Order: sequence, then C-alpha cells, then structure tokens
Amino acid sequence: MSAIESVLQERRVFPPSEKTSASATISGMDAYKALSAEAERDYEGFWGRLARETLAWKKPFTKVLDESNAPFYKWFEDGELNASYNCIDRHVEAGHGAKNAIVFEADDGAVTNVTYQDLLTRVCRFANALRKRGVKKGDRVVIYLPMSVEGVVAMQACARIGATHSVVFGGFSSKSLNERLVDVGAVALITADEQMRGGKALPLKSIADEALAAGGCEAVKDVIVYRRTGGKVAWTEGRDAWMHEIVENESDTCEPEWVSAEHPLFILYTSGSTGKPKGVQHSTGGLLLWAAQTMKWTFDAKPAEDVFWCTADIGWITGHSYITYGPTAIGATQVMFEGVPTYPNAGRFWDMIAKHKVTIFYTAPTAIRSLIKASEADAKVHPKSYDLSSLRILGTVGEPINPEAWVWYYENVGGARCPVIDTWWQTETGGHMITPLPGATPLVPGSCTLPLPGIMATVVDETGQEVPNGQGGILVVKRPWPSMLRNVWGDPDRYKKSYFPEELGGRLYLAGDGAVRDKETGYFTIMGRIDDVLNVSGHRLGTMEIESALVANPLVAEAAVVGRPDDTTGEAVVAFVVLKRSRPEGDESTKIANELRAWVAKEIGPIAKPKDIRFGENLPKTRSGKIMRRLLRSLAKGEEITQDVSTLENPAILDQLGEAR
Ligand code: 7RM
Repeated sequence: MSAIESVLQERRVFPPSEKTSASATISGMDAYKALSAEAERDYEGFWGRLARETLAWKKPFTKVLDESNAPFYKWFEDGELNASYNCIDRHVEAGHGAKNAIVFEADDGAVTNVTYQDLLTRVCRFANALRKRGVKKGDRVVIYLPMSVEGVVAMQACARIGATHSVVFGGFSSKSLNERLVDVGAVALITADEQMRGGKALPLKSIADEALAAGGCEAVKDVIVYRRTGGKVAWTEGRDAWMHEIVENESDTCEPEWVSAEHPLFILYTSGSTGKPKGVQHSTGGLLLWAAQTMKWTFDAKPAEDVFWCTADIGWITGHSYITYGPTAIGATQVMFEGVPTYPNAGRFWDMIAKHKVTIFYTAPTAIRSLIKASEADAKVHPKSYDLSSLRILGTVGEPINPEAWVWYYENVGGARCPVIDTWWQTETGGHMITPLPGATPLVPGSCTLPLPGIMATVVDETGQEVPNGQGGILVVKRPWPSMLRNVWGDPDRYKKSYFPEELGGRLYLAGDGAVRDKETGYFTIMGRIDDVLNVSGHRLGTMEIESALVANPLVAEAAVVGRPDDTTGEAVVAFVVLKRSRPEGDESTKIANELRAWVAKEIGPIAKPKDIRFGENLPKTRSGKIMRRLLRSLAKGEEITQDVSTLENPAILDQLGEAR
C-alpha cells in the first residue's frame, strides 16, 4: 500500500513536527488546552490580555467587549491606536529599522529589499501626499494594484491617516471595479499603469479609466498611478498623478492618526449568495490583534529567525492579514512575489524558497495540485530537485485540501519534516479560526483540526442545535471574536441576515460552510459551502453573480450556474444556458460558448469564466418554476440522473444539457 492509500484508509495521524515542538509558541497540547481553558473561564480577560500584550496602544482601552447592540459587537472601543504605527514605527523605534520587512521578487526575478526604515519612509511620504490631496480619516480609498511593495505602502499609508482602504483584486474587470468604487463611495483610486504576470504586461490604468467613466464615481477626485512598466496610458489632467512624483517632496515623517479600535481599517468585497458582492467591514484593533496573534500561534513565527512567505494576492483577505498586516505587526521578514507559480517554469515557488531561505510557506491547495501535475510531467520542476531544507512550517488555505495533495506537500515539499497547517477561515473572520498548531496538534490530512484558543466554533443543525460528533451539520461560531467583520458596508440588514440568521436564533455566526467533527478527536473537517457560493482556486464566486453576468448578454435568455469538482481548481464553473435564438450546435455552439466566456471575463473577471457551457432549449424546472439545481449539479458532474424527473416538461433537455461546450 502506498503512503497515500494508507492515509486515506486509516486517516493516518502525523505527529507534530519534532523540528518545531520544543520551541513552539504553543508547545504541546497541554499548552493549547490551557489557553483554551483560559478563554472559557474568562473570555474578556483572555482577549484583553492578548490585546494589551500584542499591540501598542496610544490610549489603553477600559472595556474589552460591548455586546449591548448584538450582533453589532464592539471590541476595545475606547482604546486608541494606529495600525501603521504598530506595523512599522514600533519596530524601528525598537532598533530594527535595518531589518528587512519585505524581500520583493518581481516577475522577472529581480529582487528588492525593503527594510522597516525604508517602509516607514515610503509610507510616511505617501500618507503625506494623500493628506495633501484632502484624503482624511474615514474617507474610503480604493486600491487597484498589482502585487507590489507599492500595494503594501498604499494600504499602510491609508491606515496611517485613518482612511479606510478597499483593495480590488487586479484581475477584476472594469465593471466589478466600478461597482465597488460606487458602493464604497471612494474619494481616491490608487492604481498602476500595468501589471507584469508571467512575462506579460496586462493593463490596469485603462481598466480603471473605464470603471471611472462608467458612472457613479464622481466622488473620486484623485487617481494616483504607480508606474510599473512604463507602458502608455491615457491621462486626465487635474485628476491623475504619478505616485513617484507626488511623494518626491514629501516629508519622511508623518504623524499617525490615532483612531478608535473600532475605526474601519478596511472594506473588502466578497461574494455572497446573491448577485451583489458584500463589502466586508473590518476594524482596526480587532483585525490587527488577530493577524499578529495568529502569526505567532498558527505559524509559530519568530521575527528574529523566520522568513515568511504567503503567496496570496493583496487583493484577497489572505494578503491583507498575512502580507500587509500580520507579518509586519510582529516585525517579521517576508517574501512577496509579483508573478505566477508557473513562470518561467513550474519550479518557481521551490526556486524562490531555496533562494530566500523561506522557513514558513503559506499557499493554496489549488497551487499545490497544479504543481503536483507539473512535477509529474517534468522532474526538473519537482520540489525534490531544490534545496528546501530551510522550511520548517507549511501552511494551506482557501479550500479543503484533499489528503493526496496534503501528503504530497508533506512528503515532497517539507521532506516529511514540517507540519502541514491547514487553516480554515474566511474574509469575514479576518484571520485563522480552525487550524492545527505546529508543535502541538497531531495532524490528520484533510482536517483543519481544532479551533484556536478563544474561538468557539461548533457544528449545529438547521435549528441551531449542536449535533453530536460524527454527524454533519452547519459550521457556526458561538461567541463574537475581535477580528470578526463588523458590518456589511452600508447594509446592516444584510449583515444580520447573512451572518446571524433568525433561524439559528440570531446570535450564532453562520460561516456558510458544512462541517463534521471526528467522533474521537473532535477534529473538524470542512465539507464545502452550503450556500450558492463556489470556490474556484480558493476564490469565492457567487453563482448568482455569474448568472446575472450571463443574462446581461444580449444573446442569453436564461442561465443557471453550478459547480462541479475539478482536479486542479477544486471547483469549476459550469453554466447552463438558454439562448434567445434556437439552441446552437456544432461549431456555432463552440463559438458562442467562447463569446460568453469572454463576456463573463469582462463583466466580472477571468476567474469567473465558466469551464463548461451547456446549451439547452430550456432549463429543468419544478412545477413551481424553480430551477432544479441538484439535477444540474448531477449533470455537471456527468452523473447518472437518479432524481425524480417526472415533473419535467421536456425530459429531452437532459440529454442536451449533458453536452459540454
Ligand atoms: C481565507 C479565505 C472562505 C471560504 C470558506 C471555505 C473555504 C478556506 C479552507 C476552506 C476548507 C480550509 N477566505 N476555505 N480555507 N475550506 N479548508 N482550510 O479563503 O473568504 O476567500 O473564502 O473558503 O469554504 O468559507 S475566503
């Protein structure tokens, strides 16, 4: 039996790594249990202690948690601090100004070292330039930038002056960018001329111009442009300015804006089950506390020795908490990468780990799976062809990791020396929630194991009753925690309905994932989303969002979108489409399918493009007119139809819809 087979059969348990246990921040299960018990015993005392020990406060808080307006919770509200001061100044003041904050590797391999002192200077200059343009505390600034030091500088500069940033992933379309600019009420937009990915220059400024021209963003007075490639861009005088020019004559120092811990640090849009993305609003104190604390606990990061690398983009929550804020808050050195894992070849990650002597590596299952495939095809890009001995901890995030990929990661990347830390969390949770601890938790491939101390996660049924271990149910969190979202921007009603539904009693945080706990160990296994949200390569996409995009195309009469399992991306988008004209066949259907893919890429972004498009004369519906989504899911998977289809008007469409384009 192969190693993988035995893992699958026995749910093999891997001991916590001997390389990390003795010196780990939380060493051994007893230490974990003691911390969890402390939180159970004195919840506010526990969180108050962490907040005082982990962050620097300008004005100490006197109250930890305010539940008087639940589920709108407030943490450390009368305390004052500044995120950028915590992430930068305090390390410089402690004598670490010469230490690398960011080791940036560009798409073409060029490396730039940015020390904490450099970062401070750059953030101050940019913050001053923003202030000069009238950007002030509470204003929203949209950031549409590639993976870059400038991206981190822009976010930190906003935080420094109390402006709330909203980063839009550089892969989103002008339409998605426009929607976010309008919804958040931005006063400024920070973008780049172009971005470099895999040797190719891709536009950003022209997309930003389109987004601004699409209407509704008249409040945007300034567009600040980072010159990345020098590619030609259109220019609107009086509105557009080059980033490098406006910081030139600014001062190297900038007094931070001290804000309440509850002041919104950022708003990040994420897909929900309706068509419109939700502006997830995070607080300054809570988010920063948990980003820093989990760096120490989950990653066991030791600023003096470790080189941390999170491969996520700053456009996602993982980039916010584990690039911009977490590593800097604890004064660590991190690697930041502009490009893609497959350029110049699929050994890029391993090459970079070796080159920068990365000790803690954090990536997504989808990347691991695609690199498994590539290394099977070409031994030169296999991780075993590189010296990865600097590694001591491996992390994963974004979707359930299949045990095969887990074991491959463990054996080939970590060389069976490093624990694989499977971190379950969400945009809304701000930081890690359920995860093993290196040096404490015995590991089971495919399980995110146990909640962190202070995180009261459990599994309930549809009425909010806890279910026994071994029984599947809905993943919830029973008590508020500091890094939880505070609101859906501009839509408190949606916040309540989406996350604290009355059906569950109105006080349980509903994560939207299904889960089951192991009978003996209580370990959590996440079973995927229970709502209409897909997870493609770790990116959340609402099926309704894609459906609305499709029906906005003049050719389309009706569309239904479901997910199906995919070897590499986890889930793939499958669209069932009814055209206004007759059902296309042969070459014509391929042509229209490609047109619709390009359309979705333009409406939302290339990540939302349907992998399969299936045309039918109509969609399978119940008598009451509801689309039979379960049936579509079976069709998408190519399964035999076992459901009762007697209510279908036209059973012949099942054959039509089984044909992928
Ligand atoms: C950090 C992030 C959140 C959704 C979440 C899950 C899925 C994330 C894991 C996971 C199983 C994991 N934020 N998810 N991590 N599922 N195991 N370790 O991904 O807001 O973009 O997505 O991702 O479904 O609800 S996110």
